[in-house]
Formats: sequence, structure tokens, C-alpha cells
Amino acid sequence: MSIVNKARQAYNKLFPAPVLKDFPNENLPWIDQKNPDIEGFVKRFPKALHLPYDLTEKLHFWKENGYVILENVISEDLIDAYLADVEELIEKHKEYDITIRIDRPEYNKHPVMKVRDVPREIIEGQYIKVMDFHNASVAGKKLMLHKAIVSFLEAIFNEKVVAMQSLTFLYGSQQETHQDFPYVVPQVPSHLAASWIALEDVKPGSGELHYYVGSHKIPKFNWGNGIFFNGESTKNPTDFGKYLSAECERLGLEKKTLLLKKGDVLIWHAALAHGGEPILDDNLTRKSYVCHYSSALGYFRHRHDLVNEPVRHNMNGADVFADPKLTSYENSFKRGENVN
Ligand SMILES: O=C(O)CCC(=O)C(=O)O
Repeated sequence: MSIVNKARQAYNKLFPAPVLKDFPNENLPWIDQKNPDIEGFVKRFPKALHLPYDLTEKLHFWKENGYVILENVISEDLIDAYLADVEELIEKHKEYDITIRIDRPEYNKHPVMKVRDVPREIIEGQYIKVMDFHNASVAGKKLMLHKAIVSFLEAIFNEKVVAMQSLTFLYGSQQETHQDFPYVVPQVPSHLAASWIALEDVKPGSGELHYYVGSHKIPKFNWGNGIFFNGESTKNPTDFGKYLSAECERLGLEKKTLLLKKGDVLIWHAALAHGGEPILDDNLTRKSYVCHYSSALGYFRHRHDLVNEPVRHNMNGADVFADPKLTSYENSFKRGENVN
């Protein structure tokens, strides 16, 4: 163990952080507080008039169920430009430092790798997540900061939106049921939400996303050291998944699977329990793009550089930070420049 980690452990022993049972009340998004005035909020929210959906109805649905679906809000052209960027990345993977996560047993020791170091057949296969490709791809940024998504998030946070990270999937993830907030932790942890953008029509058997309706309200799991998963947690992700499924079933929460069409978007709450169904037909892809977001208050430093002011890219009133480690690739996949 390094000297820094030893010092950190000693410090934590002397001054243990308070063990949280829930998100702290201060800074909780207005919509997560008791009896939010949704009608009053929408009257004061100018963007509500220009949205392709009824914001009041969506906010009520979000409060109750922990997610919303926005149908047919993203153009095929923009999605196709992004998919062409992904194809180019795969084709020329030996040229790029972009990272992927590989959840296959043979990569257990080093699940996060540079695409240049991974054989093409692995990159194109199951159990792969391309990480933060939006940094390199203009189309990826346009999808991530799409007006329909950003306007809804701006409403739930009542703050400027800041995108944090993205994951691109060619196949269903087959991930255990989980909530995002123990793993994706902005500087204000309750200021977190995610979007799931269908890059193709989802077919049954392709490892659909599943989610438990209303599960954002269940009591939070205790990892042995509070509500976040980190080096001091005594419970593991499998314990977490078991807790969530058992608790959702005990409470009679409906489990749904997501069969979106290309261009539809699911937005989910930081605490909505969700995961990936097993893939029943190995020939079926399930191309999708997942982005995590916070607010200007909740995320003001890039997670790879907590010291310096980030370089910001702004679209539709929302920011995403340039990757401080990969500056040479930023926006180098330009297909999306003239597509909306
Ligand atoms: O799309 C999926 O199958 C799972 C995605 C997910 O759970 C996540 O990114 O948090």
C-alpha cells in the first residue's frame, strides 16, 4: 500500500466520515423534496413552452416513478453519424487511446483498457462499454446534450446541466440490478440522473434494460460504510443487487423491460434500480448510449482533475467538460458537425 493510502487510512480511522443513510437534505433537488409545486415550477420555466412533450405531466410521472420516456426526440441522422464514428473507432482502434471496459473473466485483472491494446473481435463483442467517446465525437456530444434531454434535466435540477460521462454499448450489458448513485458520485451526490438513448430499435431477447417502477424511493442500501461503494465498503455489488431485487419484490414494485425505438430516450433517477436482462439471442445487438448528468452545483470539476477549472463545451445551455487527459482527441470525430 502506498504511503498516501496509508496516511488516508490512518486519517479516516481518526476522523471517520459520517455514515450516510440517505442523501443529505441540503441541496436535494427540489423535485425530490416533499410536495414539490410542479405546476408553479412549470409556469416559471420558460423552456416548457418549446418542448415536444408536456413537462408538467412528465415531472409528475418522474416524481412518482423515477423515470420518463421521451419518444422519437432524436433524429436518425444524428444517431447514424454517431454510429459511423463508433464504427470508425473500431476499424482504426490501433490508433486510439480511448478506453473501454471489458467485463469478461479473462480481463478480470484489467477490465479498463485502451482500445489500441484490445483485439477487434473483443471490442465488437459482448460485455464491452466504450467509455466517454463523447469527448472525441461531436455527434456523441450532440446526443448527450440534446435539447429534449437537457431541458428535462434542467427542470429536475432547476440548475444548469453538466454532463459527466458516457457509455456506448453494442450489446446488452447483462449487468446486475443496481442504482447509479453509489458508483457515479458527483460533488453533490443527489444531483445525478442518466439518459439511455436507443441507437436502434430494441428487440426482445437482446438483453433489454430492466427497471423497477418507483424504486427510487426505497430505503438505501448500506454498504457497511454508508450509501456509496468505495474501498472501505464491506458489502459487494452482488449483495447490492440481491438487496434491490428483494426489496423491490417485497414492495410489489413492477419490473419492466425497455423496448424503445431508435431515437427514443429513457431518463432515470439516480436511485432507480435497473440492470440488463440476459441476452437470449447472441445474434442480436442492442446499440445504446448511456449518459450520466449532474448540475452546475453538483459537478464543477472533472473527475480526472479535481484541482483545475475544466475546459467547457456548451450546447443547448448545458456543459460537458473536455477530458483533461485526452486533449488531442477532443472533437476529432467530426461527422456530427453539420447534423442535428
Ligand atoms: O444498458 C444497460 O443494459 C445497463 C446500463 C446501466 O445500467 C448503466 O449504465 O448504469
